[in-house]
Amino acid sequence: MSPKGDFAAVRKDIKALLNQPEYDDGSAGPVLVRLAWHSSGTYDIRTDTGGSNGAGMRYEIEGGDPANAGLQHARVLLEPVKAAHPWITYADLWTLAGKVALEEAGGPEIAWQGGRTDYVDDSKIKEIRGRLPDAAQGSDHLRNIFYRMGFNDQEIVALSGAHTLGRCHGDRSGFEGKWVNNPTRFSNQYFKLLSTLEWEPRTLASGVKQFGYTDEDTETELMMLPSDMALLADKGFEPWVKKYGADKELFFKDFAAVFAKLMELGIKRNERGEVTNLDNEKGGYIS
Ligand code: DDH
Repeated sequence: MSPKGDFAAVRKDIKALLNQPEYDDGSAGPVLVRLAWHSSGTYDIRTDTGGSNGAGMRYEIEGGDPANAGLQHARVLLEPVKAAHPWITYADLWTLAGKVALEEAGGPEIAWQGGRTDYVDDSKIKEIRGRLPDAAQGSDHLRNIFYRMGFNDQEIVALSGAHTLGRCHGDRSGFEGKWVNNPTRFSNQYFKLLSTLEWEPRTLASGVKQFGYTDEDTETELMMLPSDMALLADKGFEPWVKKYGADKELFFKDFAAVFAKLMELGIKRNERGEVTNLDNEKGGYIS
């Protein structure tokens, strides 16, 4: 067991489990990034509820939200890390895992601080379902969802660049496929492909509608969600898609800032960086 507060030891163990040759494209990184994002993306700035404190996904009311389908894989994967470092809260572990996964995939360094606490029961998570985005919808929906978290148009586009990583699974979201050819390597490829390829509407056998592109040379099939395509069709979003496609440095810088902001949603800290809105009875560990 590592000493309380030894986040470096936790990071090391997270790194060690990223390589999963039998899983998806060989890495657990993408699903860990998605876990970190969904644990934070419930935030509502108006009511100051939701966000990365609490680790509410351990409870059916939040974990069973259809938007979170498949994230149990990520949570189960992290259990041995929690067992080896029992002092860390799930809320810290899930967000830290997202940061480590992004950095190990070649992404920018993401600022992260510990100190989140875990809910002791599900009494604070009654109104949480339906707060995450629906991939079948367009730009009005994206603005409703992400403005509610406190993000602007530029930040919405930067965050969407996370779809460079990972894939859609028919048995989780209903959508199928990966956005880019190398879905375990963080890059600005998502924006390049979104703005340059000719995406065609595709209807899956299940009836689910998405967009596809078949690369004739490599016979690779790539995909975009309707919500990804919405970024191209919107005057507020589209210039950022182009900018990030053309300038990897700019995307990395903006992504690092906005992902760090995402991980902090719902967290209040004092000048020493200690979390002041603790969510369990005893108070969590303060880094
Ligand atoms: Fe996403 N995402 N996401 N996403 N997401 C899916 C997969 C992954 C939406 C829908 C889906 C973000 C924004 C949006 C990742 C990160 C981020 C899937 C497929 C759907 C559907 C799930 C499955 O079948 O397994 C929608 C809609 C939005 C939006 O409206 C903008 C953001 C902001 C992030 C982020 O991390 C900052 C990652 C990574 C994955 C790949 C997961 C995996 O298992 O692989």
